[in-house]
Amino acid sequence: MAETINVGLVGYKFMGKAHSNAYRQVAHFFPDVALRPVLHTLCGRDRNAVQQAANELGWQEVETDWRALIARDDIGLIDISTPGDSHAPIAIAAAEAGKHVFCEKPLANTLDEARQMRDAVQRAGVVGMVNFNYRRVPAVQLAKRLIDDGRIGQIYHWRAVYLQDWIMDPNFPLVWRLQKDAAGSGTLGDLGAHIIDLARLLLGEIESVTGLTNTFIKQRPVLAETTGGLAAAGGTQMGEVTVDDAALFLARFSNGAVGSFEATRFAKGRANYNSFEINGSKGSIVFNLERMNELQVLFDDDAADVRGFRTVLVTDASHPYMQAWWPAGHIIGWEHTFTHTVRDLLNGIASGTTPDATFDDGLRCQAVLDAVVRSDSSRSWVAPAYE
Ligand code: SOE
Repeated sequence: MAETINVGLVGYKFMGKAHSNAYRQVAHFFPDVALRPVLHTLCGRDRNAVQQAANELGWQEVETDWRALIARDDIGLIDISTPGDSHAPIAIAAAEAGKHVFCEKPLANTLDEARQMRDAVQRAGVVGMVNFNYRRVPAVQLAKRLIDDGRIGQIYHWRAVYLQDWIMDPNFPLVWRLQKDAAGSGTLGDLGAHIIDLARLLLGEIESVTGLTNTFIKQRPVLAETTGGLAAAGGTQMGEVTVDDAALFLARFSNGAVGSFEATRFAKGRANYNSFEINGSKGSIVFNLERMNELQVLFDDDAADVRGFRTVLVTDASHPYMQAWWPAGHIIGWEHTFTHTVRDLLNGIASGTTPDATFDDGLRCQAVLDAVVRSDSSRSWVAPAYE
């Protein structure tokens, strides 16, 4: 039986729920995982709400102050599933306390914070991993293998969109994701970060960008903080939206490819449409998260009479992670990408190696986000400040 590691999770809403599920599932489906996670302590500011979440999600204890959580010597891994403004203080304190750190994306709200976080985990010699979970979709892993094996030749184009539509109602309230102080940015950092990370995974570094951001709805109803959540403030008090609703940018890659990126929460009818297309000299690849078990491929060396896009169902046991689940064709879902990520995190901690996406990956993604914002204001091409 593998050794265990006690996890302290800060945040218990959407991402906290997805992370809790991954910790619960990982050792059942990957029995060879080198460390078995114990859902030890769940941390949140509101004691009643976090206790209820702990009961529902299977956590043993609760804390209401992340500093107290980090001070405990019975916690080995700190998982940060909070809004972006708390990523840096929690991660830096955790690393300095010798805890491994698993942080939701994007790594930080600013490039400077991301650099401090990366330096902190490197100084402490602890594992620091960012939850860019789409790296561990088997179909994305197949895309990477096809590219790395040269199956589509020289890469010319990267074309990616990440489209949602959950805030198009003007009455949707001013939640934290719509406030720059809390979230750092809007769709750019929330959704754009994912397609930037996938671009870096599949094509390599981005040399320069030129972009724009836009906020379609500039004022929204303010919510009053209530115990355990938010409720509409009395009357129609309105507040300023201080982040982007949409972000579009072009990129030049170091490998000579060119790229287009679009992230928005105003694509009516698109629920979670994260899709990329890669065109090479010998073929093309298309991925769509809403059909995440499939990869569309086209190879020049197919016989002419059958040459065209074909759909590969990426569920055979030969594909990464798939041997843990079900027989071919019994498809997996969004939540499985978190279990894959946690499995590699735990194996990394056990072996003393940091799996990708490392905090340096997170920093490089943040540098691209920062460059898009600077490009938007300067209306010029900008090189990410990686150093
Ligand atoms: C909301 O936009 C969100 O939950 C993102 O924050 C996640 O990173 C993405 O995977 C799904 O959509």
